[in-house]
Amino acid sequence: MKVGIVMGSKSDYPVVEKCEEILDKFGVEYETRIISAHRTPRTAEAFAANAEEDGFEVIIAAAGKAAHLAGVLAATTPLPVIGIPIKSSTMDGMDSLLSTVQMPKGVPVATVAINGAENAGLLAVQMLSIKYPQLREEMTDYKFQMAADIAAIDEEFRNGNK
Ligand code: RP5
Repeated sequence: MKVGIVMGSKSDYPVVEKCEEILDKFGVEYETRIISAHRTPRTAEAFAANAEEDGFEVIIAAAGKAAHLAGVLAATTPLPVIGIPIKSSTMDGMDSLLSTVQMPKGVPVATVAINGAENAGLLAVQMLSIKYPQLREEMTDYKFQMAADIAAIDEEFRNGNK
């Protein structure tokens, strides 16, 4: 199983690496590329056109400003594309969010929150878990652990550790 992570610029990496950390946690292989819908459009199209043949099963695309990367990849590949709108402009990421999420019908992009790299990784794991049952088990454990962590914090808080 392999996830393709594409970011529009190296400047997106401080956010994108949180997505890599999630995939590492679940033992999911990935390859991260810097490909821009605007600066290297031919590479973007070739990446999307070859993605399935290259062994990718899910694509995560992170971009900021006029963030067309996820949509451009989704236009060419039949694989599911998850978009991460990056906060990289004076518009606080709202520009990236709307550019990523407002896809025309026929070409969906599963868009996570602005800078929501962890959720992009988790969503990719959930998509893969349809095919790989061990990932479903690990995702179930992850949710139990998250709930247990919050319950422990709640307990401490109620005991006066504010
Ligand atoms: C977008 O423009 C990139 O995804 C990045 O978020 C933003 C700024 O890129 P740089 O000018 O830092 O390369 O295409």
